[in-house]
Amino acid sequence: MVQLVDSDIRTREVLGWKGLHVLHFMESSCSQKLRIFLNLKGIEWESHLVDLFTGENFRAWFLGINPRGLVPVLVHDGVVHIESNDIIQYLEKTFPAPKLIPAGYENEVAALLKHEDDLHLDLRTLSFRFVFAPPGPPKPAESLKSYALNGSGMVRGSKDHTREIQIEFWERAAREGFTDERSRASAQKFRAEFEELDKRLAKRPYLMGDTLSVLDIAWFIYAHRLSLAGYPFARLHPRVNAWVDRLRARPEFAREIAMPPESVTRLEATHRAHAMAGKMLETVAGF
Ligand SMILES: N[C@@H](CCC(=O)N[C@@H](CS)C(=O)NCC(=O)O)C(=O)O
Repeated sequence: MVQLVDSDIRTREVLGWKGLHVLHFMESSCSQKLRIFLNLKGIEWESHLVDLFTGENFRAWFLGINPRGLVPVLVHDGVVHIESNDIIQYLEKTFPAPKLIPAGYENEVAALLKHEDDLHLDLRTLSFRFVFAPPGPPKPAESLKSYALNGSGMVRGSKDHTREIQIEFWERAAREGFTDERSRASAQKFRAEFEELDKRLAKRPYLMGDTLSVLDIAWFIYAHRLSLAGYPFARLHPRVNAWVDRLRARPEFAREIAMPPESVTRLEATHRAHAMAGKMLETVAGF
């Protein structure tokens, strides 16, 4: 569990926040995952939006809460929790009903969620190449400077290296963009994952059996984002495609992935430009 300690936190006001507070962004995949989980649990929470498009997460106030500069963050009665999967596992323990991690499978689920999180930068590569597709560097140099300078840089009292890894990711993207080669490598990883999930779904309606679990929420979010990127689910993984459609129809899921009209317009323009250049995801990935 990544629960921060006092010396990690510079924005001291959060220590006095009572109840459940979530710092998040509407179009962030990890935030969507957490919000769907909260909806299914029926947990009430207070919303604090952090705009990733304008770099609010790289400013001193937010870095004073999460030194990693990432959303989502949970503040529960003044205690700061980071890392979406750790937050979910913490909430599952704190609010056990309805069960979203099958009893006795806690360690297996933790390992499977860790594996999912390890693919996050691959998801981000494909998201920035095929969904958000900003015309210039994805994060301005001044934002990255503020990112490097602010916050304690400490997690659980020790120096934390996540911020360096993140800055290196964004600086590399500014230097070389999200190249065909990198995009193809990321897409191939997902293809292998979804082939496995397709096999699982041949035997059961949800990834862990007869009932929905956090694993369905986590992989739904990846599949949904990749479908926006143009990943050909219907052709490559028909069972995954049907499962995503089923979950998408549920209100607890649907309302968290709804896109504002300006994002729909931007995405349509991006797809048109990629189609004209012969650079859709399936072509670049060689699917
Ligand atoms: N392992 C982290 C990953 C969090 C993460 O990378 N969040 C993204 C949004 S999905 C973010 O905050 N990105 C910062 C940015 O785009 O500037 C978690 O699961 O919470």
